Amino acid sequence: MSIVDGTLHTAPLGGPALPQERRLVTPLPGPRSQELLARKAAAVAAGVGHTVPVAAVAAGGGVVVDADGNSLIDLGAGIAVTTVGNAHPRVVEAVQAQVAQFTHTCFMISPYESYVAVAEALNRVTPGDHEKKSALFNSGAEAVENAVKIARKHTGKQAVVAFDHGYHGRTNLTMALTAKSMPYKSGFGPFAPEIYRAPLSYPYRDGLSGPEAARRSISLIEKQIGADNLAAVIIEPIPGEGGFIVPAEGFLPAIMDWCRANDVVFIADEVQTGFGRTGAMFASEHEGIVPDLITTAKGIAGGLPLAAVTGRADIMDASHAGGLGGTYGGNPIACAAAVATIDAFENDGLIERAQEVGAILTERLRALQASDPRVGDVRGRGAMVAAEFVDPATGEPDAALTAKVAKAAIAEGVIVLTCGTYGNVIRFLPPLSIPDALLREGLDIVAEALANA
Ligand code: PLZ
Repeated sequence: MSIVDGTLHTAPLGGPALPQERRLVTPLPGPRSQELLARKAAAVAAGVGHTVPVAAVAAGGGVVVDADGNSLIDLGAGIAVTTVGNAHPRVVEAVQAQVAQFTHTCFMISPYESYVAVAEALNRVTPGDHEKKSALFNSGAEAVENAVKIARKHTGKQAVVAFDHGYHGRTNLTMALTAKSMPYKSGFGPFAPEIYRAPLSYPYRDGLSGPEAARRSISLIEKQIGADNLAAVIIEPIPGEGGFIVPAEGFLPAIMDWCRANDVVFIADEVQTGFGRTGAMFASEHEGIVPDLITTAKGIAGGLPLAAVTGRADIMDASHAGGLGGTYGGNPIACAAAVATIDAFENDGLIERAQEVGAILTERLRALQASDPRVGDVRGRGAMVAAEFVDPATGEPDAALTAKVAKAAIAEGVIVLTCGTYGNVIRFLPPLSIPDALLREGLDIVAEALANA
């Protein structure tokens, strides 16, 4: 059984397989979608935006189907969540069985097996063969919050360093850790104290080698904060919302080594990069780094809300009993989905599939870059690839062009997401269950949208 041979392209609740095609039967949004969007505008807070103006009714393989019968090519996977595919049969089966058994006891009240199984699996599949432990939460932001809590308790120190272009969530502490003001932080302060920001390695824009960029960051950390005050450094191995910036080789290992030498907890935020996305189980593996703590969410449970902190047992055990938790953290249905999802990663050849998808993405986008100087940079790893759009005359970010291309691609039935501090990046993170032909068609439409822009 393979996720791309058609056998796993099921609709939610085991319905008929969804035709793997782009199909527009109305302009977007069609009448039914318009109706839902009008209700949304009236009933849902304005702060909760949306990128694609359709009412989704089914998704699977490489498509999202809307209420009007349009079938859109999915190059976003719900922001890197449905990596195994939407409504993956293993996940559907596990969830259905669990929901009929029991929906909630609260793990802090009466523990259950699936939570422990997820922790065991995470301890096994995350980088490093040292003794590890895990704790489960509901969202990426909550995992990040808890990683910082744990690091502070372990070190007895308070300061935390995050990086330029970093994104870590929308809660108060994680807003403070996040770099970009608009739309994530603007007007929502005051922010949590003792958060500091260091420069990231951004090869396309700073031209520094990894070790040079690391020296710049470490010098700032030593001068402005001091290791004696620093509990943790948190970094995305490839910043997601920040623009899929792959740091120059050697940057991440140098930062990690400095943390090790200075009793600073090194936290890799792999919420977006984790679970096969980059063509390895975790992006840390590409540079052989072994984080002290690693935060995960998104791809962990095939679409169910779950997140985790995993790391060195001595650090993870720093908290007193009752210091970590939450009513829903490690909900049994989400845990059942995670067990099924991790099973799929380990047994369905998904890491190799991410590399294949990545090769198709990179080849097509590099060809586009060669023929169009507005594509300044193409970068990423595995099935996490982005194109940065610039004004060819000045090299300045071109956010207007980027928005225009994304909007035109979406109007033609291809779901693409933008990102980047300067809003000038289109990112591609398709579900790995997308058929090759559909992926190529989606990229052709993006190329066409660029040519017309
Ligand atoms: N850390 C690295 O990518 C979530 C959020 C998009 P939650 N990224 C997508 C948006 O506009 O809200 C993310 C991430 C990294 C943490 C998070 C936060 O994860 O599950 O959204 O809380």
